[in-house]
Amino acid sequence: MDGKRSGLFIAAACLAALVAAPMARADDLPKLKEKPTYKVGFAQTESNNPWRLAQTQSMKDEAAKRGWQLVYTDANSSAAKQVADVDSMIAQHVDVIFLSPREEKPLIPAVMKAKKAGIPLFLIDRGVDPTLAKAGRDYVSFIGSDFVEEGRRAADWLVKKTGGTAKIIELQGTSGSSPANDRKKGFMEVIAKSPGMQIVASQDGDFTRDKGRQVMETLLQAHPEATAVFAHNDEMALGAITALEAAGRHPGKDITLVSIDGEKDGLQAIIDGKLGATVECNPRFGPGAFEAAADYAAGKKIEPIVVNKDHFYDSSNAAQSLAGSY
Ligand code: GYE
Repeated sequence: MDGKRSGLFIAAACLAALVAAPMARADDLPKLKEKPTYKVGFAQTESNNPWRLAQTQSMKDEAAKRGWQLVYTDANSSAAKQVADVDSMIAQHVDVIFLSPREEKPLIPAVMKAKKAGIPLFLIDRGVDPTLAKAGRDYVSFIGSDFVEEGRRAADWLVKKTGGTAKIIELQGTSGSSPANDRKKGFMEVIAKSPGMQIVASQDGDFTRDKGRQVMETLLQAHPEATAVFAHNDEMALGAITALEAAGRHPGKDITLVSIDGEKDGLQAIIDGKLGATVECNPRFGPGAFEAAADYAAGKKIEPIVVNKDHFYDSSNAAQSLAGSY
């Protein structure tokens, strides 16, 4: 085939594929019948930090309050187990599934299987790859924080605090998760405008305190010149503080830390002068998630993306917020 003909052939093949592809529409979404009570699934990703525990508690409390039955699973930090957990919820014929997908790509099959089984699914807190599954088409809605904005807010604070000059160690959340991808994106977007803000090292600390500590220990050895830390959550910032102090550094004095979440120990670290600031990421999803499901059953329009409003904590308000934190 010459160039022109093969081009034509490819164009024709693409057209044929387009015509053959089933058009997905919003009215493809599984429906939910109005009932006095529901059996709902909540597929949690892990239970190894206070944020997760607060989220689970909020879901359990809301189920109890409404008298809905909750089928709860914990994927123990395994995307594969989380896919199997959703499978088992489908087999148990739950009415609705709430999923906090551990990672953006591996949980796509779970979203698609629920759709195929006719079970409406809501993503809460974390998202999936939007090029592979779409809110309002493949699942009802994403309810959660704007992670890109969280990254921007952390960077804005750090730029101001450091006067626009810092050598930053970044402790990233679970690689492949939407908060890790998006927090990094927002942070980079802001510091790109300040030539004095430089990331000297960046590594996955899996959102846990102990990994955060270990990673910080290693990165600090390679980069003793670091003057700032951006941790994708408070737990890793707290681990970093331990590593820094063990290395003879003075967090809050000779190195500035900023993170995200707003858990109790994070607020306490702000009060103690070690953590500079934290962008709130609210884990209390129960009321909003259950209400969205009830509204969906009632035929109300559900926005495909529902963004939580979050606060910001620093030394000006950490103490007064401590009592209500988790
Ligand atoms: O920041 C972190 C948790 O997905 C938004 O996951 C959540 C993040 C949160 O483990 O602490």
